[in-house]
Amino acid sequence: MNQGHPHYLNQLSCGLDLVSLAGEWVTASANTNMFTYEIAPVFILLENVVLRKMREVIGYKGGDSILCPGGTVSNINAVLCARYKHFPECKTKGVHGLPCQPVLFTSEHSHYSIKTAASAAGLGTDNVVEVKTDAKGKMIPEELEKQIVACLNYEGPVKKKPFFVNCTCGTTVLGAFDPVEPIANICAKYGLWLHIDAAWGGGLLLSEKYRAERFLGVERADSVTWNPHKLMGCLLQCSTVHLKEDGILMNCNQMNAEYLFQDDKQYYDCRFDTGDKVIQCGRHNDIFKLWLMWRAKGMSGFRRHIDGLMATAEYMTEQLKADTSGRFVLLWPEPECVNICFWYVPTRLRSSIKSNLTWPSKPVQQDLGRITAQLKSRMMNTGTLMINYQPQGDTPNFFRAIISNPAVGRDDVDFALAELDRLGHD
Ligand code: ABU
Repeated sequence: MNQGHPHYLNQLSCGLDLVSLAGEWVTASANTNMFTYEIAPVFILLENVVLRKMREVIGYKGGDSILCPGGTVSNINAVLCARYKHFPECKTKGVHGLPCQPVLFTSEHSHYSIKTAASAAGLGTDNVVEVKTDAKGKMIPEELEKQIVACLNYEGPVKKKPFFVNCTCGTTVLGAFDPVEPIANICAKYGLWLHIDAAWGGGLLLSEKYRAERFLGVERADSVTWNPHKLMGCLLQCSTVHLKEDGILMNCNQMNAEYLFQDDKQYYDCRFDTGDKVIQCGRHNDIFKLWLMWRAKGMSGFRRHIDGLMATAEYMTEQLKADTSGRFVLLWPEPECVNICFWYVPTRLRSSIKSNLTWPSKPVQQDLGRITAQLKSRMMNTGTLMINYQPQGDTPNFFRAIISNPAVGRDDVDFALAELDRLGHD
């Protein structure tokens, strides 16, 4: 398995950035822990500089951030901070002392980590309301408001209390962006915590071309998850969560272990000890490789990197649109990120396909779903190509090609489409 190969279009984290790799080697040789400044002074300072820069990109003035072991843990930290803000007694008394049932809202296409967070925070997955999406996979703000009002009007024995809305910027399968501004307006109206899960789409914040439309209003969020190990090409793992309010991470999670976080350290300002801000104790150094990449590329380099990925993804979309041979059906013709979702159609089914942009009948979709899984196993057995597949709602299996490796060129896209046809032909 070589996930840096340009014919690997399988996962959201692809490629092998050489500067980041050099950073990872230095990190491994330093072999230190990120919980206190005294054992990782330079790395803690680099973390402060890079995370402040990322908050500036989001549009926060001040605030706080932390690196986490993956987007799910970043989202868990956001839910914990929101829970602390709205129900601070939970930290000491747990959720059983609450007079109401806290409720979270997220779109039906969002990442499963919002449910993981609800479960881990003791709120329960039954209290995550999945809001309907439109034909492009974006949360419908009117549906969100309807669900919030329904919760507020609930007349059961325990009142429901909406407190958290997750707005996904870059959904896992379609790459759709929920509309931030209208969702922020609803959160402001009902006094709810607004979290943006931009684990996947966050890299587009760095692009002048794509940022404005997809992230309008992002600075209004209370928290933002953004994974540099995805679109920015940093080596795994590198996930960040950003909070608008400074101090909330520390107040929410701090346990004051005296053997690590002595408050009478004479030789530096203890606020540089970051370990008590998070739910883990030991923390891997995920910053050096990102800092080194940022030094090497600069903002303009990252912008070119992101715009380049989008251009290759747009090329693949255009190729699929232009292909009238009946071999492919493009499920969403205007992807907002680098996710390209399609079916491969074998010769025997081509007569039942109206066009490469028209969804076939349900029975044909079921056939294509089965063929998708078979074709993936042919890919795995030949080892020439790797593209992920999944069902979504009541849509059977389809391919999701991801262009997040800058090594993928137009010739690789051409190869992928031809290879699908070679493997799928029978
Ligand atoms: N945590 C989301 C990653 C999913 C993917 O690579 O497809």
